[in-house]
Amino acid sequence: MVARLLPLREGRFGLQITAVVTGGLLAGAALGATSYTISQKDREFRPREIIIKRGETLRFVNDDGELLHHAYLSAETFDFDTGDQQPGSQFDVVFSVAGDYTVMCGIHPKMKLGVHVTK
Ligand SMILES: [Cu+2]
Repeated sequence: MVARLLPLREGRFGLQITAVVTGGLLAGAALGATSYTISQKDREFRPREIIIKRGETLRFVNDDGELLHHAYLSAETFDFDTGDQQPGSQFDVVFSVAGDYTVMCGIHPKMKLGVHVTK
């Protein structure tokens, strides 16, 4: 299954209330479900590990002043790719499939984020 997601182009201090863009494919996932922020700063994901429920959202924020980041996940059951993220930008991902995943950064190979999605 491929999550169809669009990047949200907002400033770092953009509106707190932001709709999750799902393109309609993820109708089974409740809109407005809990969202957690993953900061990308100093070549690290913060936190480095997170447990969420299926249907919840991770918001990947580039909190670095100059560095690009590029979070992605390529697993059999679930994948996403934020593309290159400019400093200050954010990208929401709805984790619609339960499982244990490792999110990587395409630019900084040492950056790893463990995501455990429960049912
Ligand atoms: Cu990075």
